[in-house]
Amino acid sequence: MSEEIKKNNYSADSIQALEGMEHVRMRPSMYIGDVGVRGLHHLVYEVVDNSIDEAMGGHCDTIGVAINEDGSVTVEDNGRGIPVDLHKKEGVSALEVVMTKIGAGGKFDKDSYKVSGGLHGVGVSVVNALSVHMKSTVFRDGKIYEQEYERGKSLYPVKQIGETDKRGTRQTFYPDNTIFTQTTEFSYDTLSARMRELSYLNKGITITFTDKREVDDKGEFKVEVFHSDEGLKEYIRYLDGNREPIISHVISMDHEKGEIPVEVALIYNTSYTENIFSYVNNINTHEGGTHLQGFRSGLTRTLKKYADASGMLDKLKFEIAGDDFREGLTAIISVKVAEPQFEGQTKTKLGNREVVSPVSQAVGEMLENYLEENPNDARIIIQKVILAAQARHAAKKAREMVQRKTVMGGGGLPGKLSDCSEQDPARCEVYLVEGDSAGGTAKQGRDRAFQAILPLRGKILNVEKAMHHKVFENEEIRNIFTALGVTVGTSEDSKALNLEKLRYHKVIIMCDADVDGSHISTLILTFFFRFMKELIEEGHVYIAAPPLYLVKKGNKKEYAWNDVQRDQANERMGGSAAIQRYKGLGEMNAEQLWETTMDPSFRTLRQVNIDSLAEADRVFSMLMGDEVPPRREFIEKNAVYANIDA
Ligand code: 0RA
Repeated sequence: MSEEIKKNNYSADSIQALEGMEHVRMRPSMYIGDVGVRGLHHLVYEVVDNSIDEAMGGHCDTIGVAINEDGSVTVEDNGRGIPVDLHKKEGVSALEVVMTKIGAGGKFDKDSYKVSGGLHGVGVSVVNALSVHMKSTVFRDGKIYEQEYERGKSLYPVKQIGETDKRGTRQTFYPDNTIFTQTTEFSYDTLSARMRELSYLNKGITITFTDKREVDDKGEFKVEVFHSDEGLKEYIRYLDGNREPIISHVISMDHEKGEIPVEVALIYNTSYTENIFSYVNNINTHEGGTHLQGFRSGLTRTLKKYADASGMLDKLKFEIAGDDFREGLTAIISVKVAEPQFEGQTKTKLGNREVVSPVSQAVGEMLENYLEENPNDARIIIQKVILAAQARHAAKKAREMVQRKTVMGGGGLPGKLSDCSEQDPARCEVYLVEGDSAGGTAKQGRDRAFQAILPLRGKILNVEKAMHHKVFENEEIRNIFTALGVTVGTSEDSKALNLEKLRYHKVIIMCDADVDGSHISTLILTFFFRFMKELIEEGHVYIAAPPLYLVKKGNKKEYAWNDVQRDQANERMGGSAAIQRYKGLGEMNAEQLWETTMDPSFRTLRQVNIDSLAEADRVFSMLMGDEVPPRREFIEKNAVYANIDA
């Protein structure tokens, strides 16, 4: 639409606005990624982002987020309040423009530091368009203003409904169940994890998160208050709470570098895993990018220089690689970029070249200072790096051995694998089954056309505590790699998993429905999370759900997955049914296993997905780390699934 028409004919313009909103409703995935669970939660993030922006501009310090009794969500801040005065060009209030016009979000305020990007920052109007009902309340200049909308259309012009001495903006919305057909139910764990993350990423802000859908024994709502004064430094302590640090402080910095705000915090622990989380404008950049590149180069350059100067490397027979500097490292990088370019498959890879050098320099300076001031810690870090280099050499040999064996073993499939006959991976699934005996039952019960069985021996290696070469030397783990047909990249820059040759698009973990079974599932999941993260991210990993009970009377039988189902089944049979509790998969015969757990037309599979990599990392380090007492209880409660959202 030309400028001229815009100026003279706002009704034409509002038609365009309407078309914009219609477009959002017609193609919601273009704006929020998908219309599943993830997209649904994205609505909340979008609204909260606006309040975070207001806070980052220094105009507010408190944000309240609530899931209401009726399932709607309210976000409230104590900022300046969205302006309600007439927007001259549009002929309606500024609030209405923000709420009903695509792409209007925040643009009319040049002072505010608007940094949202990626899928975020599409504007609150998108949330409005995808809500059956939305209500905006603005507290501003001593007055309360209100406007309501249905599916993005305003129901009346902004009206004043009272007076107040409060300041701020309150938004309440009801997601449209004709758009979010899968579910409109918000997950407490998902939102809570994101609010926690946001409070660490934006220090000083208080975020109160309330779930009003249920009350506890005392008649109170579930409430969490997130507030961090130290930001990333505290985030590191939270993430590494279950690991043992090897240096005395979290190393951190927070300053503007070449006009790019850079925050970094890191620590070294006794583990062998590298854990780097990177953010751009509060968005987790799963695929990394230029800020991560800057971080790595700054870290490697500075530690290498220090190590060389210290003489500690003199007797070393081989070169140290970049990886070696990152074993046992937990780090968070958070940058704010005015016009972020997001690339990659999931649009979570930062592309802006100008970010590399400021981050690299900032990290270099931070580390140099720390090493100088803490020579003891410096020595500990370099020693760890040397050990990592030695282990890497051993691991490389072990990996080569896996590859050699693969080549020599005629196709290289593990002997224990009972493969399926179908060749198209998209139609194939593999069951990883706990124990040889259950493996045997599964083998008899399966549909051999498309279902393969790989029995695993008891407890597989805890990769969280094992050195990498031990992982690659482990027979069960090698079997998983070869059965799945995936390989790990060995180059410095790409340790990415090669999923092109993945032989099964469904990888199903099937363990006993008891504590030991959960523990084994968790061990396998930990392995996938640390070594085949892409497999989880691409949605290939599932958990089978075997029943807990068989309820039987005469020729009637029913299975039950919990006590309630068991009692109901018993009642249906007149109350005197025989109840068998399955203590493990082994107690089921092949037919029972098929009809309850493996038959695609009946079984329920829980797909494993990761909302928050950082939270998943913390959970796995807790479950698999050294602290034993909290672990068992946690597994029993099955909270790992709540957090991983299986
Ligand atoms: C632009 C200008 C002004 C306020 C805001 C944006 C604003 C937007 C949101 C979104 C959620 N909460 C918000 N709070 C404020 C006002 C500028 C002024 O008063 O001078």
